[in-house]
Amino acid sequence: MGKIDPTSPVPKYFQLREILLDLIEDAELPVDAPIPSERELCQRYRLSRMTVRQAVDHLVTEGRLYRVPGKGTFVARPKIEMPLRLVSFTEDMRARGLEPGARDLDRRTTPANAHLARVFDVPPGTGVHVVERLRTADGEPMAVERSHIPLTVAPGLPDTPLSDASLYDVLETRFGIVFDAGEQTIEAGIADTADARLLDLARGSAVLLLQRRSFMNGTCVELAVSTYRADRYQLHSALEIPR
Ligand code: 16G
Repeated sequence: MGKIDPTSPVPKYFQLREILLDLIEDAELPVDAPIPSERELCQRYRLSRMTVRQAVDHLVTEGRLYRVPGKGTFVARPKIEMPLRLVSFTEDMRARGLEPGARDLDRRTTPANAHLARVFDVPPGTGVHVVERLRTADGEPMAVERSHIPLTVAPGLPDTPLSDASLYDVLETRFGIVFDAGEQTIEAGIADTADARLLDLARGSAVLLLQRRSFMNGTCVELAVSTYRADRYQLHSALEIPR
């Protein structure tokens, strides 16, 4: 069992936070298990209520614990690591043992405005098909994805049913599109009312805003503008050593 070191320069609340994180990581406190009460934590680690509360508040803010009013504080599920590879949602969820799902929200074809024309390197006015879907994992909403695909590369796309199918599978099998490069921007954001409702989040919750461009032979074929749940996703990356 971890101990608080009163001589350490590390603040006590932070030491307790790390002890609790170790217990979560070692599954001594498994997912959805209640953590010990404030009183127990005070006694066990000889800490004031204020210090214990500060540690627990931190872990709640970080999404490692969640509170149920009147019931207590529980261990949250670990977040999903945002893939930094060009994989489809379907592939990524399957690799994690989760069942991928999609709910069509909207599908429309619009003429490319100046921005889309530049992105896809097509004349303005060229048809661009927009596929807006709610993505789910084991039935739980995870992201709202808005994929833009120019009709120049996938002319029959508007008439192709997608329902639960993988868009990338359809693009490959029906239109011979195999992505060979991609780039992505990830920014912090706040869910708007519509996305918050779809994602089962309280209004004003933090989200991750993603913009992905996927290429084939140097041409951008998909622009995806997506909103991911920040309470379910995190980003992890290796760091290069500058030389
Ligand atoms: C990923 C992509 C999205 C793409 C989708 C296709 C982001 C950040 N990433 O989620 O661009 O449309 O996969 O998934 O939006 P699917 O083949 O399972 O339909």
